[in-house]
Amino acid sequence: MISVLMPMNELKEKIRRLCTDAGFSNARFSRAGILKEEAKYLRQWLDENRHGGMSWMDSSYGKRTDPAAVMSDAKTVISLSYNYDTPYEHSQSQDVPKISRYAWGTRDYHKILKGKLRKLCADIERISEAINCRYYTDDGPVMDKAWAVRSGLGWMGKNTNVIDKDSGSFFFIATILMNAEIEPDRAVEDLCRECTLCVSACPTGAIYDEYKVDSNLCISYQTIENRSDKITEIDLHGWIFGCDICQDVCPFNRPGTFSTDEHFIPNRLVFNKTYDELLQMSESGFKETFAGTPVMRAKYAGWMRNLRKARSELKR
Ligand code: B12
Ligand code: SF4
Ligand code: SF4
Repeated sequence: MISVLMPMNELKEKIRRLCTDAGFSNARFSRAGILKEEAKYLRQWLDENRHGGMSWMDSSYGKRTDPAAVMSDAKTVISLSYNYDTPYEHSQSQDVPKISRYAWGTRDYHKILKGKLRKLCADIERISEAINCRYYTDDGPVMDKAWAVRSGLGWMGKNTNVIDKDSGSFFFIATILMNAEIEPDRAVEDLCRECTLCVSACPTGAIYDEYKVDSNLCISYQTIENRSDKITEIDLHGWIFGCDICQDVCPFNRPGTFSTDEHFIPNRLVFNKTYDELLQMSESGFKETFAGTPVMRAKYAGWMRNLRKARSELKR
């Protein structure tokens, strides 16, 4: 056991304040340990090949389900939320293809959050020499959502996004593993109850059961992660990078809680542009426009593949 010369509650409040001062909307704590129940669900999901071509999800199974395999002396997991919603809306014109909200801006959220997390962890470690932290956001072998749910940052929605009752689900999750012990927070109630709006709104049937998404059928997976030349499994329904449908219909995503981070304000070079305008973009134009943004993950070939497919589905 490491010794931090400060009462546990005082340490918790101090860390929580550092997290909100760093720009995170909320910070909640869990006791590090094996994710037994969640591991069962993950195993079944992998065995049924619901992860499509994301083989890294399977190869990191051991680490994902046990924080000690990532940081041997991990005692506490800190779950943080970072809001990315803005007051802008998707165009209703069928000539305008859709990019998901998280990718509208001018900077990749991994870069924004990693910069903040680096500084935040240095500040936490400065409280005592005995404290060590490791941080991730999307990019690590940790189950960001499972920890967020355990800590009460939100509950797991039937669309498999973590939802906060006041601010909805348009937030990223960051996860910090820490070797100091902190009193854990409690999980919150699942408020989905009888609602199934997301399940019926998903146009491809990707939410094959409540709380379960098949990546192979998910527009987000196909437009961002699928590396093949053609998408044969599903129609894109006007989406060319990610998909927001199952979150846009969620009653907890009421407009009002917007990000104060200007990096998420839509990039005027691409926001609400038509297929014709976007299809004219050359590879160098693509790189210039999207350098440092999440859209680069699709690469030019994937971007053009998505645009052409979504356009070919239009009924004229
Ligand atoms: C793989 C992945 C994907 C895949 C698979 C999606 C998925 N549902 O897992 C694809 C590419 C499709 C994807 C898409 C998106 N993603 Co993604 N993705 C991830 C990643 C890397 C791992 C998630 C994971 O562990 N999946 C494995 C499966 C088994 O987990 P699960 O679906 O959560 O399953 C749990 C529940 O279903 C539950 N469960 C199972 N059965 C039952 C039954 C009952 C009764 C109950 C109550 C629960 C329950 O237990 C399971 C284990 O906890 C995380 C980052 C990370 N490192 O964690 C980001 C992450 C989940 N993605 C994120 C985002 C933003 C998205 C998109 C919204 C992007 C977009 N706009 O296009 C979409 C949303 C699509 C959707 N409806 O889920 C955010 C979510 C933030 C939030 N508020 O929840 C994360 C956390 C990244 C981050 N750090 O911010 N993603
Ligand atoms: S992101 Fe789109 S395709 Fe994927 S589950 Fe949600 S609504 Fe369905
Ligand atoms: S739309 Fe309804 S069922 Fe789906 S996540 Fe939101 S509240 Fe839950």
